[in-house]
Amino acid sequence: MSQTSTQRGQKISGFSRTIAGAALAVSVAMAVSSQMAVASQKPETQKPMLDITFSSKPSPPKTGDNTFDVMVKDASGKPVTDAEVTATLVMPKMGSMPEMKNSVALKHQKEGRYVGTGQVMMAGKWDVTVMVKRAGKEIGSKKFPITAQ
Ligand SMILES: [Cu+2]
Repeated sequence: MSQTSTQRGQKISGFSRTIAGAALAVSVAMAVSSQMAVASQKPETQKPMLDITFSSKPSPPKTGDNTFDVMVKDASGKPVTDAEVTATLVMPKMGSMPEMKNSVALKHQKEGRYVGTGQVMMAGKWDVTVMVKRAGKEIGSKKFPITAQ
């Protein structure tokens, strides 16, 4: 009898500890999300979220000239039509071969689609960084790893 009540007492205290832990986790999460909400109200410190996609023609790209195709949309899915978009291809230094870099300006076609032709200097792995600017100021960027043939 006394043992049973002790066990129950332990169970209850264990349970309430779990509740306390959960309550703490919730309050921490709320504190974090309220900080994020405050941050997102300050556009000068927060970059707007852009949806950037990248593709090439041919795909995968080949050594030589390729067409790069980028779509830029804002957080609500609306095409961004007034941006300056560049695709910068970087291949890191390989042994004695220095880093290779080539930046291609893409022209707006329509409905948030930016296209341009640029050289891939050699086969292998490159990082393509798509940079989106408006009035010279970065509003978003995204890195796309590619393997050229
Ligand atoms: Cu290389």
